[in-house]
Formats: sequence, C-alpha cells, structure tokens
Amino acid sequence: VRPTLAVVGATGAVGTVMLRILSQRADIWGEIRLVASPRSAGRKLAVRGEEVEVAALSEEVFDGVDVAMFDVPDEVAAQWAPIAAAKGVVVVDNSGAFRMDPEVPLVVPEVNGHTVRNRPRGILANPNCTTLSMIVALGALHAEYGLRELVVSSYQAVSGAGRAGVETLRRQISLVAGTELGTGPGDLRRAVGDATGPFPEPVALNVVPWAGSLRADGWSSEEMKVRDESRKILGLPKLPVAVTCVRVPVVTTHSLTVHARFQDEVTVEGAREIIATAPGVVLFDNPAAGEFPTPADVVGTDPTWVGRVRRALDDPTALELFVCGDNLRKGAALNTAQIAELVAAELS
Ligand code: 11C
Repeated sequence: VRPTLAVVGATGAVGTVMLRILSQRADIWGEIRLVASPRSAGRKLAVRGEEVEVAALSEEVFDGVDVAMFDVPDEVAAQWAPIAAAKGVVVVDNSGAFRMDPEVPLVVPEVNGHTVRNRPRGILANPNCTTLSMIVALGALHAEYGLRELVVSSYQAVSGAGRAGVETLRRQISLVAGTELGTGPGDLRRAVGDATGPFPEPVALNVVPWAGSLRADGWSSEEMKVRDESRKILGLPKLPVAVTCVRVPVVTTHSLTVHARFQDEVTVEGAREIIATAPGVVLFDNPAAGEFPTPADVVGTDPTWVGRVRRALDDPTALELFVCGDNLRKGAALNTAQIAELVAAELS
C-alpha cells in the first residue's frame, strides 16, 4: 500500500506551492490529507487534480498517517510535531523549532540525504529558505575542495515572510507607482506610514538590511540560522560563517552573493565543472552574453542557479558566486517533498 501523507499548513504560502509540487512530481502517495488551522478548515483545495477538504489540526487527523509535512509557525510545530511523532508519524518540519536539535537531522537530500534514517524523535527538519537557496551548490563545491570559510549576503524575496510579505509589497508598489516617491530622504517612509507589514521599513523602491528578530550583538535570527544550519548540514561545526541578510522588492526567489574559501587553490574551470554537473544545480554564467541568474527568470524553477563564478582576486583558494533559488520551491516545499519521498521509499 502506498503511504498516507498529511500536509499541515496546507493553506499558507509554502502550503500552496506544496500542493502544486505534489501535483507535479511522481505520485508515490496514497491518501493525501490536508490540514490547517480551524479558521481554514472546510475549505477545498486542489491536489493531484482532485478537490480535498481541509481538516482542522487535531490529534485524530494523524490517525493512519505515515508521513506529515509541517509548514506552520515555530510554536505550532513545537507543540504538534511531537504529538504526531508519538502516533508513529514521521514528521518533516519546515519551522525553526527543531533544526538545531542534535536528535533531529537537518536534511538536504543532495548534500546529506543519508541522515534521514537516524531520527530518534521521529522528526526531520527542513532548513531555512535562505540556507537552502545556496547550500546544494556549496555542498558540491565542499565535497571537492573542502570548505574553510563562508561570507554571504542575501537578497531575500518578500514571500519569505509569507502571504503578508507579498501583500505588503504589492500594496506599497501600488502606492508608489507613478509618483516621485523615493527621491527625498524619508518620503517613502512617510507615505507608507505603519503599512510596513512584516518588515521594519518600506520594501518597495528600497532594500532593508534585516530579516527575522534581534539576536545577541546585533545579529538577526535569520543570519544566525544561515550560519548554524550551514554548519550542521555540511558537517562543519566550526566553519567561520559571516552573513548579512537583506530584504529586496522581489516577490519570490532568494539570491545570495557568496565568498567561499577552500582548503587548497581553486580554479574557475574546476568550479564551473562541479557546478555544471552537480545534481540540482544549474550553471548559468556568461556575462559577455548578459547571462546570469536573476529572480525574474529563476522563480518557479526547481534548481539552484549559479552565475558570476570568479576566483577571488586576492586569494587563490576562494571563489565569488551569485546564487539564486526559488525560496518557496527548493527553499521550502520542494526540499520538504524530497525528504518525505526518501522516507516513503524506506517505508514501502
Ligand atoms: C525569510 N527565510 O525569508 C525567511 C523565512 O526559518 O523558515 C523562513 C523562516 C524560517 O523571511
């Protein structure tokens, strides 16, 4: 019999993409049960070409379920993932609640897929979308060259902050369209007023060097996640990692500039070969022809796109890269689906 899957958080920004992905990928699932907060219960959503009614999150909803994908806020996951796991469900959780738990593997199938089998809590964690938007490419380079240091800046899309993030950007774009806003100090902020949504500043016609909440010494939670998660996924607990996370007026697809230093000298030709042949990664790098990845072209696609591959001018052991990945697909729903498929293969 084919395994039963529950999608918890089916109505959110990631849940919506998840239903699309489940309809597009090889259909390995028996029943697919859709679950959300009581507010959304009773709605009907399409998956695999069929309308399925959304059930309210409860203990009973996990009866007979083999694998559950969770895309819910951290506190909801912290409460409900252990409840599902206690009923024998393997939980694949996309919140931040369990990622750094030493008894919970943090899984990227192309990099450390073998870790799914060792899950004492019955929970597997899906990384943050910013980490996921670069880590498949970095994992391939690390396997060949041995990573020694990372310096990263992100250019994060507003859908990383969910539906509220996208609605905020769209509203602000309507507000500024056809105006002179953005030409005088503070004019944009005054026009937007309190309508900054999940962001601390206007995001239309702007870049905002902030994502998440404040952590020690001025770092943001998002920056610490990228550092901690990259170390765990790559199995490099002491890797020096410096991250600056920035929000940009893009709907979907996170981009990153990456300075990666390796153990020995690297060559651009060697790096290009690794990137071009790594599963899940596409090399798109011909600046002479105007070819480099941008969110506008990458959105809606599965791979990690890499361009602007250069050797550092002052360090023959370091590479500079520009990387783009759809934060709702590989950054969230797709990686979760891939993990769930690894578990399903094991169960059947
Ligand atoms: C963003 N990466 O773009 C964040 C959202 O830990 O899963 C995802 C937060 C997380 O705002």
